[in-house]
Amino acid sequence: MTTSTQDTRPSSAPAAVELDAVIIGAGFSGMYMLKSLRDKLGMKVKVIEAGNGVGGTWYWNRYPGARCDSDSYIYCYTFDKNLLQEWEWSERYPEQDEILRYLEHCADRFDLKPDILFGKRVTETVYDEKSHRWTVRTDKGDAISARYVIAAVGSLSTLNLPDYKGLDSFKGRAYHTSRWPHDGVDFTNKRVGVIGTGATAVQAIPEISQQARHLTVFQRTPNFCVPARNGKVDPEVTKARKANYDTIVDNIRKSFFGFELSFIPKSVLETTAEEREAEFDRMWGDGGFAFWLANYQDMFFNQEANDVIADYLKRKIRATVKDPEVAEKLIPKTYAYGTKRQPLDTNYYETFNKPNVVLVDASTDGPIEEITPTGILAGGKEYELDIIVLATGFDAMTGPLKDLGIRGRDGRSLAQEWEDGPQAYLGLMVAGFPNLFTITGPQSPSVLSNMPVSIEQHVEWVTECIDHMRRNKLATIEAMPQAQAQWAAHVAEIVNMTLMPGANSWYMGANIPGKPRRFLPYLGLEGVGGYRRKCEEVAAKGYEGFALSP
Ligand code: N01
Repeated sequence: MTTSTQDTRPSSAPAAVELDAVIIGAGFSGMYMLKSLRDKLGMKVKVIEAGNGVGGTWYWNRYPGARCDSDSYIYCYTFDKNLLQEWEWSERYPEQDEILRYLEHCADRFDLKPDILFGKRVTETVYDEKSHRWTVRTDKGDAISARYVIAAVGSLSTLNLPDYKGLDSFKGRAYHTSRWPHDGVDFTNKRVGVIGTGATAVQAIPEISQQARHLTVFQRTPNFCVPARNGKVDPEVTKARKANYDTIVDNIRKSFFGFELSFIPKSVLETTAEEREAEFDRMWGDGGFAFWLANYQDMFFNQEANDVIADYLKRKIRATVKDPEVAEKLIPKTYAYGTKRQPLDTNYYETFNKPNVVLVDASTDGPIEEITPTGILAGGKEYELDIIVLATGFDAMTGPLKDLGIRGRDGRSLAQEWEDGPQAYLGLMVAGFPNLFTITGPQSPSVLSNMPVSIEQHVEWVTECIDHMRRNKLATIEAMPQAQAQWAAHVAEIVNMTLMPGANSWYMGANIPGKPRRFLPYLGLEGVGGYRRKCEEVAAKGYEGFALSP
């Protein structure tokens, strides 16, 4: 089983001992956080990064077909206008290596690497009440003391590796998609099994099927997929966007999900069949997230409305997949459309028409029972395999934070505090853990938005907050328990108005055995725009809901 990458680059900088701030993670968020604290506030800061390069999610997820699902012109930093003008994306949805090249370029452009400690994993993050400082320790023996810790660890970085009986006995090769070997995997002439049919698998399966001799897909829950419609962007469109970036950036910051998309302000139930079919065809033709995030406004709230919209997608699956039995297996039946993350596909359903591809569905063919030395046993039948690809996802949002060994006041462990589910005021700070910020943490919009938009908003809010602390000679800022509880109640109240809690999604923590069933991100009624305004208001009122001490 291969779950670690083959890194060759050496760690680049020695550990500092006394710092102003430690940032954990050098992805989109950690890199911008470093730039902000170091260059805007002049602080002494280091980033600790487990990988041997920058990029976070784009460093680790190198599986075939990996590319972003947000349009590239807005899946990037917007804080630097020159960068926005100068960088040229090759496609609507660039591949992983291009996004990584972009982040490498940003790291060099802003001279970030000298302040990043690569190849070190944080094992302990402990608060000392007397000095009001945190000590962060790594698996390489570093001990760094700092007043502020900013966890920029990403929402989807702790992998979910199912505890299959016999996994260690498998004689072939097994890979988790988010720990993919840097020199790739050769599927030529191989019998491959892919476990999982989430957004990752939907990208990987068509690619793997082109190389493998035979591909078996093990599906536990089918997904509703919508075409990505990737391709080159018309240079005239790119030119117009570049000329209009100020407006675009303003739009996405004020939008619901961080995209230039808004719901159709009407109930689908008030439309004629012809009218809605034309809208569905338009969104289907546009590709991308429009079908999910710019559909009729009652889609997420009303089961009947949702059924009308889902019916269109079911018809598309039946029209594409030639074998009606396979088509039925690929059609979701147990949850409302849109309540699990929308995968974008390129030839996903078409792949099941290929003679070398077989679908094994847990509910009709039987679930995976164990891994044998020669394959996978499911529903009493053994499927012989040379390579197993685990596209089984992540312990989302709370997993990466729990992994940091965080102990706050009175030695309280964050992992224990969150045993019944996370609570975090605005998704930014946790009561009992002073001066510890979580970028795109649980109970913030994070994964329900175009991530760079939410990342920039959090980084800028945290920078202003720390600036305020320093200018006013304040020692600590900490979420107040009551404000935190009210925020958690608000997060729950809003999501309970929607169909989202009905799905066994990773948004609900339902993919991890034993994880409490709680909605992890924040689905604000006014989206990321409304959430941004709320955070600004809190700051303007002297950090309402936070305790600040001298
Ligand atoms: O993970 P997933 P993912 N036995 O959890 C199945 C982002 N992303 O890596 O649905 C058998 O969605 C599981 O089944 P079920 C995006 O936000 C972004 O695909 O839980 N099967 C499911 O089919 C996305 O949502 C991009 O019943 C098991 C699959 O494995 C998030 O990452 C691209 C199992 C896991 O699907 C996670 O996506 C790709 C078990 N024990 C991903 N455990 C971009 O474009 C799990 N499964 C930026």
